[in-house]
Amino acid sequence: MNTIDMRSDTVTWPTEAMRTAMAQAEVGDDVYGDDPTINRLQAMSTERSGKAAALFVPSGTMGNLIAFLVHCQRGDEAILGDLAHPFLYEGGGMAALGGVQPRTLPTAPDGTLALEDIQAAIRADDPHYPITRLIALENTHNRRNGVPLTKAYIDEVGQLAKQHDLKLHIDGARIFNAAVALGTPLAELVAAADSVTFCLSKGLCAPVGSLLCGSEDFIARALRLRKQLGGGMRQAGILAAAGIVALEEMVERLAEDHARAAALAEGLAAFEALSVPTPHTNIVRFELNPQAGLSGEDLLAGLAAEGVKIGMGGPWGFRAVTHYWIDDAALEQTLAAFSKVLQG
Ligand code: TLP
Repeated sequence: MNTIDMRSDTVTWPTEAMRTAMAQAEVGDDVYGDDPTINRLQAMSTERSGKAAALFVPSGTMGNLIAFLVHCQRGDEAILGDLAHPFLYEGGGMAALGGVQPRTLPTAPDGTLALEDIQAAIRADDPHYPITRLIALENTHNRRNGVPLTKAYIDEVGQLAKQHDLKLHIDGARIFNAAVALGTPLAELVAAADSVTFCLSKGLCAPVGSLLCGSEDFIARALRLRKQLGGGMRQAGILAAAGIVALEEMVERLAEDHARAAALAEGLAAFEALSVPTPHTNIVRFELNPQAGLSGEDLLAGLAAEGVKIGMGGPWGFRAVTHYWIDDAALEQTLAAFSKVLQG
């Protein structure tokens, strides 16, 4: 990368191995189910997730939207956190396209929703109310500093969902970061969920694509919705080929990104102007002290002038995300840039 880009792990380029695999991919028309590379990626995802079936979709947003639309009918209610990606950053798709009403609950600093809050939010059978149909969790939790949700917690929510005949969906855009950080295999981590999406195009470096996993019946319905939404692609094995490399080669190494995130946070915490909570995976969120003598925009512009890009949310809040293309030298350069901008 020409600049050090830590705005997100979505900025990652495909690796050389991915580019080679893409160039050589065997392809077919996936709308006919004829693309052998897509079929292989879906089979691998089925195995990894422990679900009966999987579907390749163009984005995490589409994967989540399809899950909401399969699980819920118009007017139904979905329980999710007030900081959940599908609530904050997916264009209100569940409401706009599915007529699904989001019922948001406070998100704890550890990314969880309190079980009592979920229990209390489940609607009684009364024609005044919408029908509660779904609980959605996010793992790792983007807005909560990349914190992973444990299997124990997910199992508890799953149990509650079952007791009330609700479905459980996991937005697992970065679930492999969670699996690696917790040392829990994906299938175990999501065993209690009815559906899960995971992204290939974040820390795993594939250029495009996510997988939606669930039961055979769920995926059959998801396939119809993917077509309705225009997400049926043709020779998309070119993309899936990179996804296969992502699953085979890029998962275990996420631990390196987590270690670099910890090192970055430690380096940043040395600056008095910054408050830096300890990161859990590859997302480092921190705040600029309003008394520091420069604005958030000043910090962003100063860093950009030094070739470092990070994300900003709110006047004083920032996010830096480590990934495959951020090596130790890039970290050093980043800390030197902060030093120059904050200390002159
Ligand atoms: N998140 C993006 C932005 O949209 C904020 C990022 O840079 O982190 N779930 C979660 C938890 C996500 O973080 C994202 C992307 C998605 C879903 C959506 O994935 P895509 O971008 O593939 O639609």
